Amino acid sequence: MRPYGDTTGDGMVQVSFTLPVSHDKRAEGAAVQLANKMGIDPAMLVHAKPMSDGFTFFVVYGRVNHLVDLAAVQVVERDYPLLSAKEVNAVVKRRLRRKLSVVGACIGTDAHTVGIDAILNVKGIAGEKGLEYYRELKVSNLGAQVSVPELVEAARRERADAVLVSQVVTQRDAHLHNTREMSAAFREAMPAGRRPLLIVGGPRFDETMTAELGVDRIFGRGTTPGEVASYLVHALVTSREARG
Ligand code: B12
Repeated sequence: MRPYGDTTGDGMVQVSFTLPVSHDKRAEGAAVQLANKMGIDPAMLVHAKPMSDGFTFFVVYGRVNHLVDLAAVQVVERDYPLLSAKEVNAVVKRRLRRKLSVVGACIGTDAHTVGIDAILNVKGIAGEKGLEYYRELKVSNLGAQVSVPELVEAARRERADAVLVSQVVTQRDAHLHNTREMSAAFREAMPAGRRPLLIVGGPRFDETMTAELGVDRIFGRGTTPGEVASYLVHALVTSREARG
């Protein structure tokens, strides 16, 4: 298939970007040239605005000839049942017979706590309550800018079944470096069978990168607390039982 702009299959897309150049006719020409090199042809400059000294923001609209093959798209689909809070509590109580301990944090210099709070805090997100609301889950939310050693220590202290880390800032791939550092530290500090489940989340992660980052699961944009709670039950209780 092709992108849709004005008519089916016309291949029209819109992109925006900033160039490190002051706004003038030449800058606008540079934006069109970049769009052409990106495969947008013809490219129409629809917006150009000076951002600050020596920077201009552009919006370009135009046609691409590339086709998307839906059959070749690879994504991580939810491979566990979505449970209600009541069902999660019942499975944990009946089968684990103790509270399931969760430790969460934003690590490194990242101070974007809204995402992890949406998953963990009672107030949750979009009318859905967070994991603190679940009676059989014990949640310890360490907040922002937690160092990896502090996180490992807290996981030990809380006997964490799962560690939930949020990374929102992606400048210089900080989210990838921090996640690798975190998973390596847990592997070093704890033997395989004792290591908590390692989960990272944030809007710009590629959910297929679990093996590369050394984590058990990655959650992206729009994650709901219910999805995370259901995954915890699946990974820590039901699938472990099934394996014996
Ligand atoms: C609010 C905000 C702030 C607030 C944060 C307040 C707080 N307590 O969190 C403040 C003002 C402090 C801030 C500061 C900065 N910010 Co800011 N911020 C934002 C903003 C506007 C919204 C982020 C947000 O709250 N989203 C809502 C939540 C609910 O969504 P979410 O994080 O994606 O979370 C969901 C999922 O991703 C997932 N999820 C997230 N984490 C986890 C974890 C787990 C375990 C799981 C399961 C799921 C999960 O579930 C959540 C619910 O669905 C974004 C832009 C945007 N519109 O996204 C910029 C943005 C993230 N910030 C940005 C930047 C650059 C900064 C600063 C560096 C700015 C500066 N120069 O000082 C500083 C950095 C501070 C720091 N040390 O981290 C950039 C990041 C760019 C990049 N490439 O990384 C963004 C994208 C803005 C931009 N376009 O430039 N910011």
